[in-house]
Amino acid sequence: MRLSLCEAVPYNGRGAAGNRPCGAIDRPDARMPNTIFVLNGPNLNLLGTREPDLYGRATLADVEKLCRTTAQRFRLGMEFRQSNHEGEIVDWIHQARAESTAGLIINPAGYTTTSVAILDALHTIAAPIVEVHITNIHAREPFRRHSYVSRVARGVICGFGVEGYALAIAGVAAMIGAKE
Ligand code: CA2
Repeated sequence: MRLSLCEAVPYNGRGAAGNRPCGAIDRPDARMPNTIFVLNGPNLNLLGTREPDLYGRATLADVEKLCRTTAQRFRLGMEFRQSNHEGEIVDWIHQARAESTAGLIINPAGYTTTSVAILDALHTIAAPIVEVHITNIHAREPFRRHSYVSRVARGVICGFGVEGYALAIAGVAAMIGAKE
């Protein structure tokens, strides 16, 4: 059986110009990556319940809704998760190695500055990675400025409050050529 380019070359989600099989932008296709992972690190389950001056009043459930609505605008599905355990986040990153993954958005929270394990796992992801922080980590204590995750992130968004998650999804959509 003869394979056309679009059958032989799975879309890699990076949206490289001139290397996009099948006119993926114009014709949504079941074979296109269509799922965005949004991963949240430790203590973000407390969002909206403490320190509202710093992190705002939106709860993590509100953030999930915002992400879901935003992903739907681009006809993308979403896996939204939070964990207080480093190994669980590493396992989820491994799940995101699936060909169906269009992008991975991560707020590593306290693991931002410490986790080589999360960095190593992210290194195995082909889809674009965007790092999100609710606060402007550069305007806070100096120890918050160093991020292991930034080494593999295609983009970093910080200081826009929870709206940063929606910006990150729109950013991933632009990177992979998904249109509203
Ligand atoms: O600004 C961000 O999104 C952070 O990733 C949040 C982390 C912090 O360690 C990073 O430096 C910046 C802290 C997440 C803790 O979340 C809470 C939310 C509400 C109440 C208490 C903690």
